[in-house]
Parts: sequence; structure tokens; C-alpha cells
Amino acid sequence: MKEIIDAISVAAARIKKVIEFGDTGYSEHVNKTGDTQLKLDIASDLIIEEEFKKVSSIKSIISEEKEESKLLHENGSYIIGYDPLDGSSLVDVNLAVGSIFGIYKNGTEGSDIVGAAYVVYGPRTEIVVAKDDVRLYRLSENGEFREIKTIKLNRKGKLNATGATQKGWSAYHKKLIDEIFADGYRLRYSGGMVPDLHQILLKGGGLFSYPATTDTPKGKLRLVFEVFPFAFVFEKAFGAAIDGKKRILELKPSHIHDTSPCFFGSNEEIKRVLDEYAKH
Ligand code: P6P
Repeated sequence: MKEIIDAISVAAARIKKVIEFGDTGYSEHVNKTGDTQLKLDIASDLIIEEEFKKVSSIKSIISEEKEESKLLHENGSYIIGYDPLDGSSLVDVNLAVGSIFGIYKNGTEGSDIVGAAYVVYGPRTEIVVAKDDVRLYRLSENGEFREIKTIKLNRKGKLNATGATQKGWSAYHKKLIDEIFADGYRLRYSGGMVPDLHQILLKGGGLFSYPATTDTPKGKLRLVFEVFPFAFVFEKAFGAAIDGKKRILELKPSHIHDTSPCFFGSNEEIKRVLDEYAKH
């Protein structure tokens, strides 16, 4: 898997430059999920595909920006599901964005994931890699990614990242969120999944929620490219990830662009979600 992470590192350094100096305008294309693609989305996707084509262990790639899966190497062992530039619309207000990678074998169900990585393009460019544990790497002046530390979540945290339009929340979801804030948790939400989850991981824990809502009854975040990879990261960092009722990694998408309600966090906060959602 090292060769895949090395390819992600090369792609990340290239995408960083495109973000800093590239055209943040909209293309005339719309992706499978119905999002109008930014030129940055397309440029990032092309860079990642170029770098993955050099890795013979990658059998196929599934990108959020592509309609279908793409075969790269017939004899490869891994399938990579990725979101090349998540939250790209935040670039033009100069907020952090990210790339998300799920590394799968034999399929793209939750149980098929064997590794995950994400890149944060912020004041610094960092990569987090999850395999047996979760490690943070930072881009240094010489262009290399240097290992900084292993990431572990506390049993209980202090941050509450509350996704989705609040007027679409169920009454019990709003009750849960209000009770967590009443216990002194602080709101930390930028609208970028990668920096929002990265902050919870690095600040010791808390809860990120993107629930089912009246306008997104199946949630908004995509299982193969976003939710499974972060579920893998949080579980390897001694936290948890659920859809409100069960482990995210037990889910089996019927289509590569399927979405799910999702909750990522420290074990105590995830238990609060399970307890409240079990009543409904
Ligand atoms: P909302 C960005 O568009 C994204 O896909 C994720 O990065 C982020 O967590 C979510 O949508 C934000 O959605 O509805 O809270 O603005």
C-alpha cells in the first residue's frame, strides 16, 4: 500500500499548487451527484488519475467526479474510491479543503476497505494515513511529507460539528445537538468535511454529524468516497462511526454514488447518538 500513499503524496503537492494559483471558476460540467464541477475539481481529478496510473497495484479507480469506475491495471489488487477535492467551493473564500481516499479490496462495501487517507490543504498541507493505526504527515520545505505523530481520540471530546440545514433536522436530532451544546461543547463547523473532521481528530475528539434531513433523507455525504474512508480513520483512531443505528462499515451501498447519514466521533459522543436514535 506504500506505493499508493506515495502517489497520493505526489498528487497532493501538485493539487496544492493548482489550488493556490488555479482558476476557481465553474466548468460547464455536472457530476453524477448533480454538483456543477469547478475547474479545480476536474484538475484535481486528472492529477490523481495521472499519478494512480503509475501504480500497478491499483486495479481500478472510482472518483466522485466520474460517472463510473475506471480500470487502470487488470492485475492490480486495490480499488481506490476518492473525492479529489472535497468542499472545493470553499477555495474561493480561502478556507481549507481536502482530498479523501478509500483503499478497498475485492469490492467497495464497508467491509472491503483496508486503508484510508486524506489530504488537508490549509495553512499547511498534511496527509493522514490509516492502516493499522492513524498517522499524521506534514509537507516540509524540502517537498517531502514528514511524519509528525500518531492520532488517537480521547474517550470524550469537546467539539460539536453540526452539519446539514437545521430547519431540516428531526426534532430528536435537534434535541440531541442542543443537549450536547448544553454540556459545554463548542461549535466547530466550516462546511468542509475534511478540515472539520481533521480538527476533531487533532483536538482529541467530539462529534461530527451529518444526519438524515427532510431535504436529504439519505444524508448528503457519499459512502464510497467520503464516509467509508473517514469511518475507517475514526475506528483506527479509537473512535467510532455510525449511521445513527449501526456501524458505517457494515453498510453495503447499492450504487457507487450512494449517500448515508453519518456520525463520526469519540466513543462517548457516539453512544449518545445511539441512545437517542434508538428511541425513534
Ligand atoms: P452542508 C462540501 O460540499 C460537503 O460535501 C462536505 O465537505 C461538507 O461536510 C458538507 O458538504 C457540508 O454540507 O449542507 O452542511 O453545507
